[in-house]
This record gives sequence, structure tokens and C-alpha cells, in this order.
Amino acid sequence: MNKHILITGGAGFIGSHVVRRFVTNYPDYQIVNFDTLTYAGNLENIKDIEKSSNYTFVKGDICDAAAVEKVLHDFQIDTIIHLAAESHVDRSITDPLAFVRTNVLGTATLLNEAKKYWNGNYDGKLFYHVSTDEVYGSLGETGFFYEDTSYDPRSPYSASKAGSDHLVMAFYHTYHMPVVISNCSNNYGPNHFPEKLIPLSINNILNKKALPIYGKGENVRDWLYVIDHASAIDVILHKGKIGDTYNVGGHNEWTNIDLIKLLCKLMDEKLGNAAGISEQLISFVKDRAGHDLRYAIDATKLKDELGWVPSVTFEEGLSKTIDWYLENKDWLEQVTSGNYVNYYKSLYGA
Ligand code: NAD
Ligand code: TDX
Repeated sequence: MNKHILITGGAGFIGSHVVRRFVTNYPDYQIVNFDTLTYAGNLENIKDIEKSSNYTFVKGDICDAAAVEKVLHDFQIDTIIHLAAESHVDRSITDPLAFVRTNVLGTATLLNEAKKYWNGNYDGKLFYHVSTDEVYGSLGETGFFYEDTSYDPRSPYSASKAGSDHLVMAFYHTYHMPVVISNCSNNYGPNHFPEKLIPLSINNILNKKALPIYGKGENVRDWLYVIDHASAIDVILHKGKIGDTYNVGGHNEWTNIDLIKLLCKLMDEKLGNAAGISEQLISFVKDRAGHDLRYAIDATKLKDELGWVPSVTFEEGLSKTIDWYLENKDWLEQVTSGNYVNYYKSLYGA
């Protein structure tokens, strides 16, 4: 069946890979990218597919009910993949209300307008909500997050994402809206905005600037290549069970310090530097407030029920990611000019 899919946040990091995958792999689907283009949204991310006949970009805010109503009607949307969000934990510590507005109010507005537009006719309809493993809180040294792990968010970002997940399930139970949710671990890959650990460190190595590691660098994250997240979203959209949630992750845990040391080694090799040069840039700085110790996803349900597994190892994915940044220095320069300079100074001082 042909689908008319609204992808929110399709100009951002993960959204751009999801848009590209659906536009390219499903020529019979109409893909509408609805994005308000915050600092994190960049149409350059999807320049290669912008002229495709099955693709349209609409600039709009998910908190603007009239704009959402219009795009749903104009394109007869039957499927929503909702990625638009404020996504950076450090920014949520500085400005929590921006996260409540976009992630909670924005998701509620999108759900409410979809409910009104679909008007109880849910045949062939789906609201797919893309969420994060951070809603589960922080793990100790052992254990994993499962789909039935209790929510225990600790940052304004994760609390706002938890709120959005709860709203999605409320629309499922109360109005029988067909929904599905996935909770994914940390993504990395091309087009990642350089406020996040990996692209920030790549950019700083290129500019021979300090690599800020919060606390002792002992916090653990579970990293997944963004293109594998896009493939998981594809599988869940087509085969996921209505009303279910799926954890997405690659069983790939790294302490921040070990990860940055590996990144330094790969960068030195690719740049032809003497071994160990980039590691000298590592600088331990004040810890993030409320810094979650460890995230680790158990993605067995997704593997066993829907047959999804990641396609690359971490070393392959990280190598491809570095290559992309080395080949796209213009993109990096474009996104680190302007407001980025002020953001960087306010968080890191120099
Ligand atoms: P991002 O910050 O790179 O992109 C967010 C996009 O949403 C941008 O294009 C931005 O312009 C758009 N946007 C923001 N507010 C909007 C609004 N009010 N209306 C319309 N568009 C708006 O984020 P990302 O890292 O690509 O994350 C995408 C989604 O995946 C988010 O929901 C995030 O919570 C989730 N997620 C991210 C990760 C990760 O590691 N980055 C992991 C798991 C889940
Ligand atoms: O300069 C830094 N130094 C540092 O030590 C930055 C930016 C981060 N860190 C640490 C904090 C984390 O332990 O590195 C780890 C990764 O940090 P981020 O890249 O900011 O990601 P994280 O906070 O783990 O959240 C990410 O994964 C889950 C995404 O930003 C979220 O959107 C997603 O939901």
C-alpha cells in the first residue's frame, strides 16, 4: 500500500537519515518533511534527495496546531514518524522550558491534530514516536534496559521525552490511536551536530582544541550507527506491533574516556599524525549536573520478533563517521559558525 508519511524533525541528525532511507527505498510513498529548522535543523543534510518527486519539505513548528492541521490535510497523511525534538541534555539543563515546550507540548499537539484529522478512522494509520533510552534513567555497573523497565528520567531532556512517551500511550489507550514507540541508545554518524560528544571531539581534534571530558570519563554509553537506527525504524514501522515499544541498541558499551582514546587513535592514523598526539588534547572538566552513569539497551525483542540487527561494528561505523567529517569540512564550518561560538563559550568557557 502507498503511504503518505509525515516525518517531523527530518532536517536534524537522525531525521535526515530516516528521510533519505524512505525517499530512496520507497518511491511509491510520499514523504513530507515537517521541520521548523532550529539551530539543529539543516536542509544541507538532505540536499541529495531534495529534488526527488516523492519528497516535499514544509517548514513548520509541531507546537503550532494550525500548521500541523494544514500539513496533515494538504498531504492526506496516514503515517507519522515523529522525531522533532530538542535533543541535547546540556541545553536542557540551561533551558528546561524549551524542552517541555517542544517535546511535551509539541508531541501533544501532533497527537491531538492527528486524532482530529483521522477522526476515528484508524485503518492504515500509524503514529510512530521515536524516543530514547534515557527515559529509563541510569544503570549501575551491571544490568540492561528492557521494554518493561520502569521510567526514571533524571534530566529535563529525558523527563520531557518520558512525558511525550506517556502522552503517546495515553492516546493509544484512551482513543485507540494506532501507535508504536522505539527507545534507542546513543546514535553517532554523519551529520551529527558538534555539540554532542563524538562530533564535538572530531571538530576539536581538527582544530587542535581541548577535548572536554566530563568528570572522570567513566560514564558509559551504548553507541549505535545512525544508519542502523534508520533501518530499525523502517522495520518497526512496517512490522512492529501496534501499542508496543521496541528498544533499539547495538550492545556496544564504551566509557567516554575509552571512546575518546579510540577516536584519537583513528584520527591520528587518518590525519597522518604521530601516534598519541590527539590524546594529549584530552582535558577533564567539571561534571555534567545529574550525569547518568550508564545506559545499556537490551534489543533482544527487536531481534527475535522483527529480525533487526545492526549492520556495522563500532570500529567500522566510527571510521566511516570520521571519513564523512573529513570529507565534509564545509558542513562542519557552516554549523560551527554564528551562534555555535556563543553556545560553546557559555558551556566550555573558551
Ligand atoms: P536533532 O536535535 O539533531 O534534530 C531535531 C530536529 O527537530 C531538528 O531538525 C529541528 O529543527 C527539529 N525541531 C526541533 N523543534 C521543532 C519543532 N518545534 N517543530 C518542528 N521541528 C522541530 O535531534 P536528533 O539527535 O536527530 O534526534 C531525533 C529524535 O531522536 C529526537 O526525538 C531524540 O529525542 C531521539 N533520539 C536521539 C538519539 C541521539 O543519540 N541523538 C538517541 C535516541 C533517540
Ligand atoms: O563535551 C562533552 N563531554 C563529555 O564528557 C559532551 C558533550 C558530553 N560528554 C559526555 C556526556 C555523556 O556521558 O559524553 C557522553 C555523551 O554525551 P552526549 O553526546 O551529550 O549524549 P547523551 O547525553 O548521552 O545523550 C544522547 O543520547 C541519547 C543524545 O544527545 C540524546 O538525544 C539521546 O536521547
